[in-house]
Amino acid sequence: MNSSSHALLSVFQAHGIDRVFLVPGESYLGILNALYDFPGIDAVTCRHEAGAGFMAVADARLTRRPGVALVSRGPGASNVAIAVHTAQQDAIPMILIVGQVPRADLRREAFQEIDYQRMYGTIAKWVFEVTDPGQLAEAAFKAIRLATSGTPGPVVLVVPEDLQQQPVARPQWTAPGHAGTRPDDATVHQLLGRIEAAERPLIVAGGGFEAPGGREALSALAEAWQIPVALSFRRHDIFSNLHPLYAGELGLANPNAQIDAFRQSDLILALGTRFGDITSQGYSFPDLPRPAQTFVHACADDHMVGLHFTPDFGLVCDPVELARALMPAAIPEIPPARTVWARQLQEIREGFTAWPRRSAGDGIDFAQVVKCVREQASADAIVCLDAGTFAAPVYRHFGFVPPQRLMSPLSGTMGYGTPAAIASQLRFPGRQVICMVGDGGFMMTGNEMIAAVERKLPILFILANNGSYASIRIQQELHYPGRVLGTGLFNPDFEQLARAFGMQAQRVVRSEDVAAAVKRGLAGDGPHFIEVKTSLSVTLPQRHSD
Ligand SMILES: Cc1ncc(C[n+]2csc(CCOP(=O)(O)OP(=O)(O)O)c2C)c(N)n1
Repeated sequence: MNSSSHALLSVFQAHGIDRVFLVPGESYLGILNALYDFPGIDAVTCRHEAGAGFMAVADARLTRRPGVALVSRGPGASNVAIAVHTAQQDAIPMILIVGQVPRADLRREAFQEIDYQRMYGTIAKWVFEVTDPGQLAEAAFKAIRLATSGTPGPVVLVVPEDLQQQPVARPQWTAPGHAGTRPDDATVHQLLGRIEAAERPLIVAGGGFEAPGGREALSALAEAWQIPVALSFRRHDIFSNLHPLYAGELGLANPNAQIDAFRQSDLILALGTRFGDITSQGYSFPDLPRPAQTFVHACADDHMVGLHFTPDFGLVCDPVELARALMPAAIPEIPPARTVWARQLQEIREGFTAWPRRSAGDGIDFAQVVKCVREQASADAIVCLDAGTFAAPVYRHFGFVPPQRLMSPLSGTMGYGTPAAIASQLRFPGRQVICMVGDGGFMMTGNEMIAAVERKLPILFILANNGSYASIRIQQELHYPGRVLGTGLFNPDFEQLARAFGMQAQRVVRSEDVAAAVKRGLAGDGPHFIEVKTSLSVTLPQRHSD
């Protein structure tokens, strides 16, 4: 019990890490051997390192503790790269542990050797190759600190196989969490003055509000000052999408009228957001580099504050603490123009979030499926999405209301949905978990679904089968009309495939059968799979012949 790997895992355990996701490898047998002595750490065996990595990313998003994936050197480390990239793009604390060739063979181009400093240098926050067994506990501690501080992200610990089972002393590497920082009183006072005077203020809220109490603090702030709230890219679940002050998500398909309206704001409170590429509509909203409005940018990460847009107030602080500090001492007088402004933004949003009524001759419009899911989803459902055009109606029409959660990769990666659903249901056994995935994305990591059968996880998987990588087909039609290549999919019998996994499965081909199928799918106590034959044509750009 005194090996270097025991020391590493003790540090993890002391910081609340109670689950790891892995594909085993001969290069980290020593760590696996130590894991045997930690029954409090659940080891989830996966079928592909991408699946293990995505599960770690999803688990971390739900717990806000580092998600841990263990993989073998070379091939394993290569397979998991997609999840490391997602952790970086999604600002998720992740620790990747990679077994490495013995120290004596390092940098000799040994079997399956990779120099991980170079490989992961641009996407991980820190890559550390341990050179002494006594360092492992300290490295684990630093990995936790670095993964969770500033903008959270991935760190990689590389552990040569010959130092995993060495006897070491066990120093106590633990640290309590930090208190959130809030701006000084004078700045808060100035901000309150700006908020009071603004006629058309807009909050743009981001992932910083995923912290405990964050959603409540955001709602309280918006309601107290009657400020409309726009959410950063794919953060639909931090503010009620049905609230009259909800102005919409800044995503991939905002109508021009909405962005034009946002431009009319006279005060932007960008809170807990990096205000990156998609949220800022390709760095075009607000004006670069100097916004036309008073621009307040508050974020826990010094590096991100004002990185793109020059703020009038750049605040390195905890956005939740700031939201609390900005609560009015008494019921404030709201400028009448603000009420008109809030209603204007609400009307614009409602103008394009009503459920579409489209008819298709080649399958079911997936928006109808999403509508049925919305109607039957529980108040605390966790919705896990893969990348693909099937997901567009979820983003636009679902209407998330906390504590419902949206688990969807900001990185836009395919293959995330199925592993995320596994991790979500493991983390919250009592909550409803619904996974929606395209036929393309499902074939990337769908094998991880077997864990739902093995562990009897009552996940509802809904597969949108349109026989196409449709998101790309759409782009092909737009840019190179009629020249379709590489985007058609020849598929297996998904219903039979799911049954072979040991799951209940249905295939739905008629719109009128969707609601009952979803109901059946949500009623069972084990995993359930629904294949929906979906329309490709409703998603494609309409070609006009003249
Ligand atoms: C890992 C990965 N590879 C490729 C892409 C590019 N890509 C984005 S969406 C998409 C097609 C998705 O197809 P499918 O899962 O069938 O969903 P659909 O768009 O048809 O609804 C592709 C290939 C990506 N985002 N991620």
